[in-house]
Amino acid sequence: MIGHGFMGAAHSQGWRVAPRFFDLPLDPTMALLVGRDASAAAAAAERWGWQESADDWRAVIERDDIDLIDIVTPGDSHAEIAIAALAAGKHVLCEKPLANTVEEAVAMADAAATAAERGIAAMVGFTYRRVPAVTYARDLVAEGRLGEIRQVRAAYLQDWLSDAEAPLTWRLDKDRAGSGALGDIGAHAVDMAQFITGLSLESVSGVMETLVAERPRMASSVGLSGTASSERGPVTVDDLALFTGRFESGALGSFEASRFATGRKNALRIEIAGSLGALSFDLEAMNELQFFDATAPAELQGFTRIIVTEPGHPYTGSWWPAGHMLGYEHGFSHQVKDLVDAIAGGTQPTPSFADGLQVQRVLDAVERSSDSGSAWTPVGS
Ligand code: SOE
Repeated sequence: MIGHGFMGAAHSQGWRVAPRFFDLPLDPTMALLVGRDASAAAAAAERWGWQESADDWRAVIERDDIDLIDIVTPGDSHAEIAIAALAAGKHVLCEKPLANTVEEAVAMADAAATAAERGIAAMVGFTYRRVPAVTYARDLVAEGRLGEIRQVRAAYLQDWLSDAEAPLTWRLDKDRAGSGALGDIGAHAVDMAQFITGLSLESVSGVMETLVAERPRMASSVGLSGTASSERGPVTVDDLALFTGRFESGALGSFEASRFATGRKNALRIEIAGSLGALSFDLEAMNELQFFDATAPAELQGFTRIIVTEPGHPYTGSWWPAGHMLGYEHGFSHQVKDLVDAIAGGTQPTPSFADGLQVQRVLDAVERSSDSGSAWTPVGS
């Protein structure tokens, strides 16, 4: 695993726990953790259960005893590491968004396609696809329970920047993060909408805004944010992105990505309306899926609150008895399970780098639309 911040902790949990709850066809070993600072990497390896640590990822991908590289660094190093790892014959799991630009994402998708010919797997970490309620929502749509999809409302709402004195983390630096709320959390909303509906966005009209242009520089990092120093610096990414999108089928969607949604901590919400029914999900109540069956007698109609923890629901049968609730970290175990299954079965895991590239094209079209005064902008391919 390369990197050891918040996502490093989450991925470590996935690698550590998945083999204990799922019967995996291969037995992953948490071999080595890489970080730029050797002593910080050693401490993280010790804490999260990796056998060794190192400070040079290039030397690591040359090692014969490493089969898979898990990239949990900021976006500015995804392309270089992933392309080198795939060329060295390693399977790759790469955090979202796939890259900081469409150009980088194209190069990564090309590298993955070439590597796939040699049986090498590449997957991008849109982990929320593997929250059981989200996977189940996708299943209901695929079974036709919603009929024709007509409208999607998706929002990813956080509030950790509402405080104008919250310091400048790497997530507020365009060179490192690529974009702000749009790429960091809007990417999840886009992927989730496309995943559940099975439909791709074809064009978008958007507006993006940096609401607080200057913040204290970081003294030290704590969680997503950190402590402030007395020096100030510019915020170079968007704080808030709003856009509408047209799907390939003609369905319309509205999207919000905000780190200024005061009171909303991690509300990834989606509501999908179809000719036969509707679905509603909120990550802040992640074990629940609301389903409306428009084919039921009118007198009985209403949103049903499904607790998605039954043994027959996706992934849940391997955990606790029904109703015993799963959390944020379980998606990372599900990601490991699906990736290891794909590698053992000789198939390509999803979401693929091509899927990650398509999301990147949507993000890029939103930025171009915002720059052009919200003109409708094709996503392209
Ligand atoms: C921060 O906004 C963040 O950690 C994102 O980077 C993750 O992708 C999201 O899952 C939770 O919020």
